[in-house]
Amino acid sequence: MADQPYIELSELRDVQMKMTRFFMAYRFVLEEMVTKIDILQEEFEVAHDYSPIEHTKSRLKSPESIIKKVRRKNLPVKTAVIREEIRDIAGIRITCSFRSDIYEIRNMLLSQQDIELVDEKDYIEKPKPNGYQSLHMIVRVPVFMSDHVEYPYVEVQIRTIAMDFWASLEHKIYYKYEEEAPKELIAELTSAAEAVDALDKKMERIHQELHKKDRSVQPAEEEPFDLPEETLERLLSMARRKPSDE
Ligand code: 0O2
Repeated sequence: MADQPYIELSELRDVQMKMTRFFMAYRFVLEEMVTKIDILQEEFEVAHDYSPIEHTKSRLKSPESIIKKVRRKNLPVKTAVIREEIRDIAGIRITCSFRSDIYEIRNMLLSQQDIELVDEKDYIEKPKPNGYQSLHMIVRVPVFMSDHVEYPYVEVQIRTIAMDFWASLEHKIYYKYEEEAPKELIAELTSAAEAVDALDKKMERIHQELHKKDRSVQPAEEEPFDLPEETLERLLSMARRKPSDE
């Protein structure tokens, strides 16, 4: 057996430390984005009485997957190249119920001053030949460190539950057969993609119909403390009353 290359323990520790530092900005930017999305979801729920987000998943690409992707793209395995060219090291996937929610969330995120849109691919407007649908954005968000600012890239994928269901099945098939899936299975997947598209469009129509009715009975906007003096006094005296007073 050929001798394995020998690595000093101190060398190993050094690499580990550098890796931790490399991934730190990506970890922080994911936390920032997840907080932004949580705020949007909670505030939207209060304002509109329904949630446009079903769930959010975030992940960091592993060093192995990063190196595989760099090699697949025929790029040199260099930190600066990885930072610039591999733009999905930090990834977020937002799943929504309805198609219109996707664009609503997109616009809410992009209207935030600190989120810079770098690239966008709308595979809903123009699905991939295999039927894949999703909205992809590459954004940059500042991460304030103790003595400098970093602007890591984040990939944001937004899709409906039905699109997500289809994509995860297609992903499993793709990996199982390594691009050599049987023809019948590919035909089934294509027809499932058409069914997903039809279902999403039908659900959207129902959703719009329901929403139209809601919009016609919008309550007047009222600030919590701007109540008539008399009502405010009554509320205060109720709050002051002890249970024993009843
Ligand atoms: P993984 O393992 O999911 O991260 P890029 O290669 O990212 O520089 P590309 O391929 O043009 O450039 O980016 P695109 O089209 O925005 O796709 C990026 C990601 O979208 C992929 O990441 C997948 O997660 C997902 N995706 C794209 N096409 C398909 C598809 O046909 N089926 C499924 N299931 N997912 C898809 P990775 O890095 O390829 O893989």
